[in-house]
Amino acid sequence: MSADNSIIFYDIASGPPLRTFAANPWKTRFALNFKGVPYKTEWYNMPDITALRERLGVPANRTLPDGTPYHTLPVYQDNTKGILLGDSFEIALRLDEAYPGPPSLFRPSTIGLTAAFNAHVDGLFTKFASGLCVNMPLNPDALEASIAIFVKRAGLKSADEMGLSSEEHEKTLVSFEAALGELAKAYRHTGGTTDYFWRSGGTHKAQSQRPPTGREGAQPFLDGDSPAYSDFIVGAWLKMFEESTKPEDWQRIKSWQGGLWGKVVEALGPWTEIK
Ligand SMILES: N[C@@H](CCC(=O)N[C@@H](CS)C(=O)NCC(=O)O)C(=O)O
Repeated sequence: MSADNSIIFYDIASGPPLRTFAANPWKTRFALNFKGVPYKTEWYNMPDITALRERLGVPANRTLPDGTPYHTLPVYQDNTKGILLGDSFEIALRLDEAYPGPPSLFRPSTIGLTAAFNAHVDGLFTKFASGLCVNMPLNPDALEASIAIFVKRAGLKSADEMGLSSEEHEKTLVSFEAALGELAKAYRHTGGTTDYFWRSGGTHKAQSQRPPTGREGAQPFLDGDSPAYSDFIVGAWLKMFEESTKPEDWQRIKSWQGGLWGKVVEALGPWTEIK
């Protein structure tokens, strides 16, 4: 594939150095890098996303509770193939079509399952993001306007009302660990039904179960030795938490479940290039 500027990936601008931090753009960046597509990133500040999508003619794919359109990134534009898409999952599907594998993002007959997994993982992490992602590296040039968007969306009077007390913060981390413990079961290839794998204690029956020989440790990929799109879905959220939580919180998160989440982020390292 020749490198030119005809494929554009629109991502949310951070402060310098420009880097991806939001989860859904991370899914697309992982997917593009994995497929080896020669793209160029164009960065937009959060308050400018609506105008960008309107200019490109990409309708919003999310809706706020009051019914107003909620414009988001990523957007993917391939001028050579006439593709213009504004949803990370649709982009991943289209990439496998436009650039038939290998490598493929989707294993055979797993599109529906992966879509359901995507919704599940989005729901899991979203529940904890507003309380824990307090260090988002938003572009300082657009900081005030970006915070105003969050405040309005949350129905608050001011940014002072955002944030958790230290007690709420600790409780949030404890329930996040439990939620990720549930997800960790999927990495063990054991049927994924017991708490044994991530928490000591529990019922005798649960404790007496053991992973099959040779599969005692969690692997960083969900299925096999190489990633599929599902791995990038989880990895995208982990990258967002790595970049946007307090450093001491990220140190805790990545150590949970025997250090699984740190290992997942590390294993996805080859596909994190910012182009
Ligand atoms: N279903 C969309 C969701 C995209 C989405 O929610 N993007 C977030 C970043 S993770 C966004 O652009 N937020 C802008 C904002 O909050 O104003 C997708 O998968 O692309």
